[in-house]
Amino acid sequence: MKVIKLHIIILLVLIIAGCSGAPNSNTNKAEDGYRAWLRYEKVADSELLDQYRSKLSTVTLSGDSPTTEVIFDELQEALPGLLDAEVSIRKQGSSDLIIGTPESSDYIASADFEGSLSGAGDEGFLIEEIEGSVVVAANTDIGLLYGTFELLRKIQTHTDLDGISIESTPKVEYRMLNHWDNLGRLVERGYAGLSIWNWGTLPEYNDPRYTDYARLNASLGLNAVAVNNVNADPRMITDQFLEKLVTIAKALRPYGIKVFISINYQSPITVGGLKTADPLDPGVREWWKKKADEIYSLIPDFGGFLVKADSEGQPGPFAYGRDHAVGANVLAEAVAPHGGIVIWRAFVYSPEQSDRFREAYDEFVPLDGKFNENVILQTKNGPIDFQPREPFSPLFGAMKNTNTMLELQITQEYFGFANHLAYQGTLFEEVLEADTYADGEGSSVGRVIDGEVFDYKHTGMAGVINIGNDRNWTGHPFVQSSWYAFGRLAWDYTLSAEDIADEWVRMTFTNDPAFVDPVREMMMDSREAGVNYRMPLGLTHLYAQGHHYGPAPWTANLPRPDWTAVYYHKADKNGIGFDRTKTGSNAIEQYKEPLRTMFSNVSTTPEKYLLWFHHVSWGHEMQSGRTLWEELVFKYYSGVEAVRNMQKQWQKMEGKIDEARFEYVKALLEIQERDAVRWRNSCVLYFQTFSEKPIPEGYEKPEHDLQYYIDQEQKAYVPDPRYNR
Ligand code: GCW
Repeated sequence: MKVIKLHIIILLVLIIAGCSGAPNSNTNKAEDGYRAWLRYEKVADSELLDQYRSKLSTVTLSGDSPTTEVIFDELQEALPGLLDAEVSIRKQGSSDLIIGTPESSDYIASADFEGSLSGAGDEGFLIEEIEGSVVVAANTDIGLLYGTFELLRKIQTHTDLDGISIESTPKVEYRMLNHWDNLGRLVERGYAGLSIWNWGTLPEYNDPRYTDYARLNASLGLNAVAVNNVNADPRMITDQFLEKLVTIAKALRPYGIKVFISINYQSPITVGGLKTADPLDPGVREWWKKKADEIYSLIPDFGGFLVKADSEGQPGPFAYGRDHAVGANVLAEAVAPHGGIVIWRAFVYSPEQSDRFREAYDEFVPLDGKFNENVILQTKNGPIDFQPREPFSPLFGAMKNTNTMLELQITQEYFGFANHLAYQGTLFEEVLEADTYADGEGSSVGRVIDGEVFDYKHTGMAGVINIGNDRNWTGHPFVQSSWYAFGRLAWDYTLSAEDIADEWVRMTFTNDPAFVDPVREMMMDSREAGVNYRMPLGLTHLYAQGHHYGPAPWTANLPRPDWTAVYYHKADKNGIGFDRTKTGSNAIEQYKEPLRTMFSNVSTTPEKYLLWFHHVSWGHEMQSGRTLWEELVFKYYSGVEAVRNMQKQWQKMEGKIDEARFEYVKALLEIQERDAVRWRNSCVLYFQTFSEKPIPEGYEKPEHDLQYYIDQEQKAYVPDPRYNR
């Protein structure tokens, strides 16, 4: 009896020891996607594991700030899991891994680096192996945080650390997420639950989710967040909400993240009780100044204001006969004494114009040089609106004297919400690489927005983020990859979308090449698939009005023509496409040479942009030798085929990762296939009414007639009603 009892006690002690923060505790956590790419599972490669254990088991982390505290927490969370070993972290002495600034560590101050800290600025870092120690060095603790995350990424992606030597600095100043979160917690175009910001329990409750959100962002180098929708609720700048914002700012601060708010231009009236919001009215100017002072007294490192003005019904300076520059500058003056900035959106279009493509350029180029130097013009990647493919907005390269930043959309408003797999790293890369020719060849959008081409005072990149309170943050597990890619490219736009996808798969799932290679390939093909089954060859905006989920190329009669699909595709008996050459809206004149000449000619326009710029006859011969009609059909069908291939590939991944995520993605791919077929059939049958040509032999015939698909617009279930404003 006694012997048995003793055994039980020993067993219990072992079990308790095994659970209490012992090295491998991570493996017990459910794979629900919450940890995203910061999973810190044990390194599976035994040789590398030995190397990591020998190089990283003791850590010296110098410094004493809230940021070094969070570095400590991260290492404590990460290394025992990755190494499956005890790791000791201390403040002084020599170790395998040394982390510090010249100020906090004598060792760093006198170390003999290959690279140099002088170019690292406030956020950059060095990682080097010096005399057998891995060293992470930076000028600031935030730089150390970024360096630490980079080192962890190297371990997570199984990189050999022998002789490691990395020197890294961010290419743009503001690396920012824009939340389109309403104060009632619905998220405009958000498909992953309610807003992360629980205004009801703020300011008292600092939800640990805010910290995990900050960790994920900081791991990518993101450093700014606009917390609320650009269709802004004026209450955001009332005392009540500012007080709540203080808690959020406090949670994000150690991670180097500044908060911004979107403001409503009428606030001086709605919140301030003034009679006008005219930016030239002295009372209004005074009001904004006082408001800015108040915000900075609560949040000294507040980033500034993000503004959507005179666009889609949002108020702005036009009501007072003032232009965008005058409108922006009054806000800029108010935040300038505090080092704040104003991000003014270039997303404007009015129903009167004959071509929405032209509008932002026509509106803003005449104002170049009139904005204060702490204003940044935030421009969407394309001239219309985050479509599956757009040529780059000609505003990039046209604003020599106005800081201009790039706005991308991570949330999949036009890519099947959180139901479809559409890795957008490739889309982001496409625009960043596009050559504007603003200062001769090689003036890529990336080089424009990082201030190399025109020497901007402030630079940045913003991503409209999808996250919500869904356990896995983004709904579809693969939307995380676009968040990840956005962050990585915001840090360094020269990284490749493919390398980024590779990293993400390794960190999020496994380093097993039998999984990594095919899944990375699926991701790389996924955006093109989404273009092809929706709107190939330069078609655009064929969506059902409002929700933007399903197809409705037939949409014709709406109060605003530029919200209909026929406005964009202009299909008729002769052909299809929007003539933006001299015979049409001449929007191509907004591009620099040689692009203008290239886009003005059907034969030199890249086919992926063809119908963006030309109305082309159905019989036009394409590069493939097919007619335009046949090519269009071919593209629609290949889009569906690509989704079916993704399904086949994914099926082969069974057993290589956890069942929960495998099954979820599998089901989502089934939905995507169903939707892709509906898109294809709707568009092919509809355009056939103009081309009057048959679907060529060899393709599966649409299951139903066109009317059936038109009826689907009303009947088909739209996945999430929260697209609503
Ligand atoms: O794409 C459109 C969206 C709107 C959005 C707008 C914008 C925030 O459909 O929901 O409003 O763009 O970018 O302002």
